[in-house]
Amino acid sequence: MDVRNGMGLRPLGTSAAEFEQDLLSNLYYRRGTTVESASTQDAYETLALTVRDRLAERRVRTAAAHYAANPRWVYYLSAEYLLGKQLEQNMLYSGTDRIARVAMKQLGLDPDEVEGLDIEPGLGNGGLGRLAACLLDAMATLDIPAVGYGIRYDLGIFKQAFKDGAQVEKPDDWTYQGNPWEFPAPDDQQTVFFYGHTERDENGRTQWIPGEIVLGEPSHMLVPGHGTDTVNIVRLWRARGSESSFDLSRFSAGQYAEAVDEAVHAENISKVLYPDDSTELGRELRLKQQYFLVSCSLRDIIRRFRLRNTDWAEFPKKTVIQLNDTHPTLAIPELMRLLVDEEGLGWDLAWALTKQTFAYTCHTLLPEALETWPVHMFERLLPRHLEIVYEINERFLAEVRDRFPGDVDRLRRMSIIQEEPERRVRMANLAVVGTQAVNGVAELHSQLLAETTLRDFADLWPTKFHNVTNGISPRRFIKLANPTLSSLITEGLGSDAWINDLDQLTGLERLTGDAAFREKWRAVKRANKVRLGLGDPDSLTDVMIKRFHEYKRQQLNLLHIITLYQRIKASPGRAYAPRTVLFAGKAAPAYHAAKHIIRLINAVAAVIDADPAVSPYLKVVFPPNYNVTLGSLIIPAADLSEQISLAGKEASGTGNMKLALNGALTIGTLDGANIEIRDRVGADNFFLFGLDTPAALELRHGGAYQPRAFYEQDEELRSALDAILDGKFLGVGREVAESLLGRDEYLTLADYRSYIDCQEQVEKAWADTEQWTTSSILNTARSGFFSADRTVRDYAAGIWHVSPVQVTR
Ligand code: B1H
Repeated sequence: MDVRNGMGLRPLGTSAAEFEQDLLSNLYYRRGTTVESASTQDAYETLALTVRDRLAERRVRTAAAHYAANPRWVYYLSAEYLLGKQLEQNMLYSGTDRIARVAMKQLGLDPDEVEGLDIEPGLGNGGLGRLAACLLDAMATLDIPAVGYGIRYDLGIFKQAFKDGAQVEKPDDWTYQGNPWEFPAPDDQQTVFFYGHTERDENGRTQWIPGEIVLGEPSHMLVPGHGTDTVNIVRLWRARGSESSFDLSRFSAGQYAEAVDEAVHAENISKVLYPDDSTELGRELRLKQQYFLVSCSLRDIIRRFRLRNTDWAEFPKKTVIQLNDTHPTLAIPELMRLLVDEEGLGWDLAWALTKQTFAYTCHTLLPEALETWPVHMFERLLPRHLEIVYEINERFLAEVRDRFPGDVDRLRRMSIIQEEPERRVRMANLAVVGTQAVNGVAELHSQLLAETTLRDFADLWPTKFHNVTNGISPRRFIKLANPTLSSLITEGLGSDAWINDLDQLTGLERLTGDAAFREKWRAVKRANKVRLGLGDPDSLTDVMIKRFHEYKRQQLNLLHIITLYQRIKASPGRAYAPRTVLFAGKAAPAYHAAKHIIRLINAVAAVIDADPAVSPYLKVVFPPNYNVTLGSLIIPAADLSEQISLAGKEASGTGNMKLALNGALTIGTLDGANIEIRDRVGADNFFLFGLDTPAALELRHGGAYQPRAFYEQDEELRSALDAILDGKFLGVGREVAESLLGRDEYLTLADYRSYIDCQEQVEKAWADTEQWTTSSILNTARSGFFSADRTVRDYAAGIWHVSPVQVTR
């Protein structure tokens, strides 16, 4: 039922004329201005609000339907969300994309200029944060009642610029002009404790007497589903000083800055996103952020549970909380604290409820990315939680002792507390012990987790371990990012139903024999390169877009570029197929090795550009500030997708899926989801090279790996590294070459020759335009599996045990 009928509200119109009326009305009443005097910012905010209004109605109906159903909810806890721009998406999902543009033109507004003011909320680092956004999109699309919880950082991931080729970071004050997508919900504010000590009362109950109190102020953004009326939300918390944190006596005494000290201190908790992807860093403020997210979100989840339920035994039946990596793992001891200390439940019941409620997704295998916290820091900040963690650990270790009597080594490895060289809390161990399901994010990753990183736990609880291969939103990463290809696919398949049922893309296979379709396919790819505007649209566009990390091996790609450069220099007369190599991505500000690679890429790009013997054939481009928006422009233009991490290091990757879906061919190792991509698109349509995981482990841990031996035996490799060492690239990048010749942690030199040979295969394949076109179409046709809709269905069936709730009119 339309709630508005009962309220006497007028439904919003679906025509351009009605949209235009609503624009004028919003401009007048919400911005206090008129078309004649409106700034572009006024026009943008008004457009956003007018689109938002059309989703608000669906949101109200969704909330009503969910309340009536009292279903099992999915609560997704994540320290990061990379939502991408909201305007274009919300126009598509609300069905207003066409009428909004007509209405704007009617009012004399330039739609492109107005839409250009939409800002991407960069509340995440990379794949993990974008995965969270894709899963929310798919949950809404599949009508699964869900709420995402996160932190509303004042400053998102830094803006990257280059100065003399080196990365410089600038703050991302993304809400400087306000954020029209956000609904503040001050009534749902929460109180969060930190520090202090614990006391036992006369009944033996524990009380936590905090040393600091901070307020959590929620607001939410809409998460509409595509092709359905479901609109879920993502609720983000912002830290505020409590009332008592303003020191009036200091203010009265003229100490204005000191008067707000405490409030500023509190607000620092949600000030900035930590920009360290896949690395562990042990700062107290980060632990505070994590607890802040967990404490606010759990209280909100419980508040929502109590709207329709009274019995704690029902809690896990109505609630599943998915932990996006270990960052929100404090939710486990926090729920225990709430149940035992505040609700008075016995330990055993509280523990059973807690374990049934949580599930944990692990996103890494890198040992340095497994979070641990020094016990002394943990204890100071969260004294009661440490007691609870100790109790959980004691009971858990008793279980292990029972199962494996006398196996002291196993106890030491599995303990939630690490003893040597320093006492630390191991968050991954806590996350495995306190949940009903643990999953990796690609087949290989899940298998390696169970065989290596979490092996002892898999021995103890084999059925707890699952695989859920990651996926991507087809709405954002093909429909919105690649409108021309989407139209062509719709034309080819005769319907656009594939957008919500991506397996239908297999229907494109029969069109590989259709000359006209193939011609259009190529024309679309070319037009997307023109739209991107970086390099010759007829060149092979070779794309590596991802965070900078040594394990991802941008340095290997760079060695290939230098090799090509030197080959062209050595034999200038030959016909080389023009290639544009595109890099985009950020390095963590303190990750010097990664920043050296960035600087060297820019130097090599400049040297090649300045060399007329080489620049007609080879161009290196590196647009700064890679984010969801830039990715959406690059991905549709790519011919070749570089997925060249050392086997066994990339948990899954999701850029690999986005590129394949948009018709790029992959050059890659047997790592993460590359394996599943190759299995599906076919070995003939994928360029495979390099060591596999067992070979890499053997070489690395056999202890006999000598990068210098590869350098000495391979003339082209030696010459590439020597060029760097000799300062041929503006004197930049010696650190990169030295690191490769020193330890070469990620076996770059061992994979060099195989990679170079494989790139020659790429060149040959590229020369055969017809064959390449077939492979490109087949990559798209066979990528349906990588829809986040499939991922969410896997979670729903295997881990969450939830069903859809239909939102009816
Ligand atoms: C991934 C992270 C990550 N794995 C710590 N781990 C962070 C770890 O700020 N931190 O402390 C931030 C991020 N991110 C990525 O997750 C994997 O490397 C990708 O392979 C994977 O596709 C992605 C989504 O599962």
